Amino acid sequence: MDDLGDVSTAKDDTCTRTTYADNTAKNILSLPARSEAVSVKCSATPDRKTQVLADERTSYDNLAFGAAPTKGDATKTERLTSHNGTTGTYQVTGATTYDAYGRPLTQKDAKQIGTTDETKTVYTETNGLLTSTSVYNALGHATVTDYAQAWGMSKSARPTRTASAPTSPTTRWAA
Ligand SMILES: [Ca+2]
Repeated sequence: MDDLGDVSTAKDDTCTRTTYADNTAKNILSLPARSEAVSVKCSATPDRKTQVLADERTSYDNLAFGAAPTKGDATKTERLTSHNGTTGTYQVTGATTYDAYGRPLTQKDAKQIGTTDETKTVYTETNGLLTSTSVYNALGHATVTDYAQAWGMSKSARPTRTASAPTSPTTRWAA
């Protein structure tokens, strides 16, 4: 998408392109794979050494960037930190794992990548219905959200309460 700004000069032109991670066989057609903004109009070829304003990309289902997603769980996000004109260098800005239902289990932000720190979510079900979620931060402190059982999966929640983790959160679910 072009933004030409002042049409009398090319100096303020930008182009933002969003590409999608499609899997037509699974009817996955709307997941963003990459958003790149460059400081030239879209019909021009950017010099990626100097003309990339932003480049953020998402990988799905623990597959490499660009692979067709199989479920559509966003497992890794990255941003371009430098480009030598041929190859870009990306920094991992986020990593997420999911359960079989596609619910996030663990999340790492850019600072937590490569460390053991992460945010963990534990889902508690009663008779097959979600009754609470406990989100543990890197310190093991939990924010618990209770759901009214009669409402089942309703997003309407009681006010959240905070509590310390009664046990190490890593023991709360099977690997
Ligand atoms: Ca312009």
